Amino acid sequence: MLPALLSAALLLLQLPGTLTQARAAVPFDVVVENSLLQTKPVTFSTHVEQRGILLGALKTLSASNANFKFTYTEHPDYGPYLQSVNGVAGIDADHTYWELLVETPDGKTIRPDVGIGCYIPSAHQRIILRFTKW
Ligand code: B12
Repeated sequence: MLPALLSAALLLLQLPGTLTQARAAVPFDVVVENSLLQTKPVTFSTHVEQRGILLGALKTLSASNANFKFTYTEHPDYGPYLQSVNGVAGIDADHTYWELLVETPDGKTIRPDVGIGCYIPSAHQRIILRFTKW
């Protein structure tokens, strides 16, 4: 009886800590590529909270690293559209845009079917922002 009461008391003592414990952030890379100019890709390391969105991580990255800047526009249905990275903007008339690709730790490259406002990065992925043509 006493041991059971003791372990129940211990559990109650631990509970508040468990609930407030910070979860480790998700580390991943952002790679900026320009497939039209064939410039050398630039890689930035960043992170996001567990299940956080890519847009949040891009904002954190640009706030902490002067070499990464981006802009986006808002579509009424699809949300944020990545418009420019480091001063290079997609232009409809030229059929240029920033494509979003993801390289997984096992080396596969996928093209997410959502934009930066919905994509949720996983640990150790390489998120590729590739300037290209449609
Ligand atoms: C054509 C098209 C494109 C073209 C747009 C060229 C242009 N400026 O005309 C290009 C190739 C640029 C494109 C890019 C992308 N697209 Co797109 N695209 C379409 C498509 C096939 C038709 C859109 C259209 O012309 N509608 C008709 C016009 C009259 O309506 P509109 O509202 O003005 O259309 C605009 C928006 O759709 C916008 N747009 C296009 N794609 C996307 C994606 C996002 C996230 C946003 C915010 C806006 C946006 O561009 C259109 C022209 O301005 C739709 C699917 C569909 N059949 O609707 C997918 C679609 C909208 N795209 C989609 C996606 C995922 C993307 C990308 C994220 C793909 C990627 N992994 O790179 C990128 C955007 C990256 C970025 N920079 O943020 C998804 C969005 C789903 C979601 N919930 O986020 C859709 C629904 C296709 C799908 N997978 O089901 N796309």
